Amino acid sequence: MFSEKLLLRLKHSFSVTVLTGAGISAESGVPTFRGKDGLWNNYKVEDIATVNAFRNNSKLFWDFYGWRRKLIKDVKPNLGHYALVDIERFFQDFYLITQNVDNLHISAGSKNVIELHGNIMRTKCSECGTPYDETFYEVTKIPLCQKCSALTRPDVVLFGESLNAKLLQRAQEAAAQCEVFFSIGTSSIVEPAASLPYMAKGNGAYLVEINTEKTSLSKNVDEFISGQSGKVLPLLVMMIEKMQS
Ligand code: BV8
Ligand code: ZN
Repeated sequence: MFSEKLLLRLKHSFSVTVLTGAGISAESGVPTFRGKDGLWNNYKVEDIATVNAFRNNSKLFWDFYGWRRKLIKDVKPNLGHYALVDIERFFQDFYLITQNVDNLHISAGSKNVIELHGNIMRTKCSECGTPYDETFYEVTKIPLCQKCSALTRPDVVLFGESLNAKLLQRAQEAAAQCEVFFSIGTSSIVEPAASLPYMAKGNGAYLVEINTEKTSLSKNVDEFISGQSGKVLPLLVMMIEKMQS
């Protein structure tokens, strides 16, 4: 399943960066975005996870996020998340960049996580950014900010919204300086995350993709590993442990 070349690279590498997408949480029961089950009342995420949808129809927006939060609150990390916790321990410099907002990498125990698109369980003010601990699952009246009375919203990056500049810079540095880059469970469509693997490759990293199907990135990778991340990653941990013993 893994080439000699990849295993040798990993044996002699200090720095590994991983980018994950919705596919790594699929085996936990979280619907992916572009898969068949990635819809809500026939809405595409791209149409409702937007600033305009929040502004023009904040109740519908909140109903969508309440539904997503209810889905996510009971799910657990799967073997793919836990395998990445083990892999993190093998390398001196390890960064886990995730596009996912489901908190599963953190609850699995990963340390160096960059939540590029935020975290759906966190709430913030839509104007002044004040964070609020409360995670609402159902709202009849949208909670207002106690500081500036603006509407609150989940702390996620919406389509058409810029990412947190510091987080994006950390992610780009992690991509640029690594020796091996894994793109796992992402359709490689959403920018600017989708550019990270190219940055890594451009800086000489060995680029590996783990996915159940080919993506627009696949033709540019050094190694494509077809399979479910929850099955492939624990095998990779075993191979690395064997090499290190
Ligand atoms: C921005 C939070 C500047 C919300 C999300 C070029 C440059 C900059 C921007 C753009 C650009 N071109 C287009 C844009 C606009 C837009 C964009 O990229 N649009 C896409 C649709 C073309 N980007 C933005 O708006 C970004 N903002 O750049 O700011 C700006 C400002 C104004 C105007 C323009 C630019 C913000 C993007 C962030 C959006 N927020 N999430 C929420 O989640 O509620 S993105 C959302 O999509 C999720 O975070 C998700 O993770 C992400 C990406 O999807 P994937 O994770 O890849 O999931 P998907 O379902 O697509 O694929 C799953 C994969 O897993 C599949 O390949 C499947 O085969 C595989 N799989 C399934 N099961 C398994 C598996 N693999 C392994 N094992 C399995 N078991
Ligand atoms: Zn406020």
